[in-house]
Amino acid sequence: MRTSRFGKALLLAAGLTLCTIAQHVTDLGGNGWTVTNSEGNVTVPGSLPSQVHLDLFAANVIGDPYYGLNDINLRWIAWSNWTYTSEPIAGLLDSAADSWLVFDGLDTFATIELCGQPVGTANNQFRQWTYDVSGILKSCQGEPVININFASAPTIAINIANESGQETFPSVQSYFEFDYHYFIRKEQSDFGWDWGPAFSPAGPWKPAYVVQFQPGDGLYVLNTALDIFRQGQINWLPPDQSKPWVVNASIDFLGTLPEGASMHIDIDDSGTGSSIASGLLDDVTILGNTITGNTVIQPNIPKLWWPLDMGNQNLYNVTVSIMDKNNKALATVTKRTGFRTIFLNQRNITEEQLAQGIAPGANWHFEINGHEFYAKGSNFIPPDAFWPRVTAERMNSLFETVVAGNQNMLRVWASGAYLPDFIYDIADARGVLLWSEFEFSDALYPVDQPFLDNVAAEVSYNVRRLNHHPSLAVWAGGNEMESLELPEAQSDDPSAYPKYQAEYEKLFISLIAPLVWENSHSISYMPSSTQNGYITIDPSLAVPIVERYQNVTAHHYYGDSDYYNYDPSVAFDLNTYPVDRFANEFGFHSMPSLQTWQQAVDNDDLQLNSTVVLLRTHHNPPGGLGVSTAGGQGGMDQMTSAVQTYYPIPSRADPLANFSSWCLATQRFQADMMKSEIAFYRRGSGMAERQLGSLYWQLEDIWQAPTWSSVETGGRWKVLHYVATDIYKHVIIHPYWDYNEGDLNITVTSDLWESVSGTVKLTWLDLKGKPLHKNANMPSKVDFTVGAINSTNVYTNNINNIPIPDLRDAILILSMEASGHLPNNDNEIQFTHENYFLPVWPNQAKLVNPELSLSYDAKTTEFTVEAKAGVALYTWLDYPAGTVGYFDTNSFFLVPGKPKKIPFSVQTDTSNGAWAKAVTVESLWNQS
Ligand code: BMA
Repeated sequence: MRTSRFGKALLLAAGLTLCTIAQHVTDLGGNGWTVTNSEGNVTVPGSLPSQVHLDLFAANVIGDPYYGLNDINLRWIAWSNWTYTSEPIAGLLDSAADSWLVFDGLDTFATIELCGQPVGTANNQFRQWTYDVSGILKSCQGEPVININFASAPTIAINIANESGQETFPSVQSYFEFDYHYFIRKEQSDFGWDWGPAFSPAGPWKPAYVVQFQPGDGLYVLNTALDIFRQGQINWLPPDQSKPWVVNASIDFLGTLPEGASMHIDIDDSGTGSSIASGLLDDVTILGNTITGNTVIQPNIPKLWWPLDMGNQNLYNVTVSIMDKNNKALATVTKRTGFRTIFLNQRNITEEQLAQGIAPGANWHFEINGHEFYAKGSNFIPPDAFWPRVTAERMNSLFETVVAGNQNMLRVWASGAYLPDFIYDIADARGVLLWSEFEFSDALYPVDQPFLDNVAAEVSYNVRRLNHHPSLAVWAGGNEMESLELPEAQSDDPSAYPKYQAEYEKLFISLIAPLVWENSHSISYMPSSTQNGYITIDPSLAVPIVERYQNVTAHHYYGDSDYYNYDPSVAFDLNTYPVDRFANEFGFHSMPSLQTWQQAVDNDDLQLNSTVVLLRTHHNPPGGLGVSTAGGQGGMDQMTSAVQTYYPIPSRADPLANFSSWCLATQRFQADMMKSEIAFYRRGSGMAERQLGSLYWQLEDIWQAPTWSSVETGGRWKVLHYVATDIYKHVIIHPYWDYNEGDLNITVTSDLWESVSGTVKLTWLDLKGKPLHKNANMPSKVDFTVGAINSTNVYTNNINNIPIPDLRDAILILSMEASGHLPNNDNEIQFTHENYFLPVWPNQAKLVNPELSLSYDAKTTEFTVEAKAGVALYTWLDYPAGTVGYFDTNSFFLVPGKPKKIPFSVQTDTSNGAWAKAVTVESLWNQS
């Protein structure tokens, strides 16, 4: 624990978040804690921030929670109550007039004591908690020691569910392992989800402080809301880009604000340090422990912040001080921020849009600084079951992977935890928009007043805390409420449905919407992640957003889509994909690589249908605490039958090599299916639906298991991440094949903001790499121009009309070149993309051994791969465990005589460079 006495403003090392003239702050962080269970048979050294599992693991009382079946074996931890006891807190002021305990987060049901005296309780993981301990410290007998008792969250949830008069729900409530997560305000996936373990961790998961004041001292900053918007901006209307910027700063503090306080602001370019504004804020108001003021900045002064590849990520440091009447700073806070507007446009399709060929209905897309754009990305889940070990370093690597993957938006799915500021800081710097959600998912929620009050405090705190980040794209109430929960509730219990819909509106509209609008002028709010938009927004109504729900007209499009189909037989049937304005979730699961499995599972258990592998496969979820492999078997069967439907069946003699081959095969299917969907959605930007976004499910993993992820635990890319990187390039060429009818459409799609022109080369080869006679009567070159954020068809025919001697021995190579500009960038850029079309499924193709060769040039750090004897499909470079990084491209086709040079970006290397010698290459040929 560290004590500091700040005499004057102090910029913290990161320079990004907090800068405060506190008076006497004792940081409770560090190792001086002890953790004991209520049974009294376990006592270990603890730390803060931490969680019980982490401290038990550090003390060797338990093994790695991620290992084997530990998610099942360690449930006793979740059923126990645990107490964190501090060492005597050194350095406290004896003479303080006021003393506070400040917890930036407690997970979750905490009872706090100081000096043996009760301090208070906490019941929400997502809130900051403050307690006045002035009296307790003044009368403290002996040494000041803090006890924080964390009650078993699964037990509390059961107790709440059993309270008399408690809300009951229809049978639509998601249920993974521990039950009743919807009664408590704790990370909902802590009780299990279909991609993760159920540990229900507990502990002081965020920093904590003792804050003390003497008369005449300054203030301690608890939270800051910085809101930058265009003058007159209203959350649900498009901002006027010609208007000046309003910078509204609001600080929540501890301490006594003297009469006559004022607020001062400095805004500096974070790159050059030069100031663009400095002076007193206007319209200062004080409400309770919150002081607020604003200033206006002329529209052309700040440089705009743009997402990835749409312009620069210009950032500014905004320093706000609360001053006393003698101009002495009482508190100072610095936030790094950016000037941008981001707007979720859900307004009705206009006459002008209809004239452009856009189908009627409503818009559903994002606009950055007044410009619509195509959102490309994925869904972000909690990156670890234990947040205290999620470091900036890890998140930097993950966001490097996001940016290398051409993703400009992540959807931070409800229901993990609101992300810490450092993750938003990384997203701000890298230009990755974060669609953010309140933590409610796949359940109906109670609406009793204590629950609503608890949620209100959670929402206000987090909206205020995060609002300054330019990466913050939107707030959504929760996950799949309108697309799944309400429709299921309606079919489950039609007569009670009006009650459930009213309760939904009470929580997600009447309560949350005004809280967002009161604290932010800059961010749009929608009550549910997937929905058909609204009919009216009117803040004077009791339910201020009138949702459209299913009041839709045929052939009109209104909203975003969420689509899963586990029947592999239709995986590539374009007629089965949803046609709407935006695809915010779609996915299929796959196995992680052998290297990643080996982090957590013994080799003996690495078989497709071993108990350990099946019990770690949480799709389908177990639906309780029973230990059955049936759910996992269902998910495993979906993966293996997908492979059997389309690809050669792995059949290696060595069991481990065969398991590894199966893992790769499931990834190939997952990547192919996602590629097919992403290409379909992107083409929709040029079709009547004017489709403007695709975010696949899911980006990263929480542990080593079969899931929908494209990046494995530890950072290794699955096939999907490489394939998504490729199909998320700005200008792509793709064959759209209606295999039932035989129709083939070859289309170029671009997400650039100006039209681009170029050429597509079409080349038919047999699988040995020999050109087909007269290119099967297909033009070998087609010129094209594709409009801004649009698509254009370059070739259409029916496969039956193309004279191919043997469909099983043919491949069409598509190669696109165009030149144009990225948005807000004058440099002319060459855009290239390669793709291919097989007129049969890969398991029907007459594969030949391509005789791949691989070499590595240590000087250029490039690998060279060549197919010597035939076309290589799904060519896959693999690197050993111990290293993390990514190849420039992977899972590609190769034609003979065209060697490919492939750089590798190292993110972590524990082998001192030796990894490069252990890189291997294989192709689909090796899967048979
Ligand atoms: C959707 C998501 C998640 C889930 C995923 C895979 O339901 O919103 O809740 O993990 O699909 O099933």
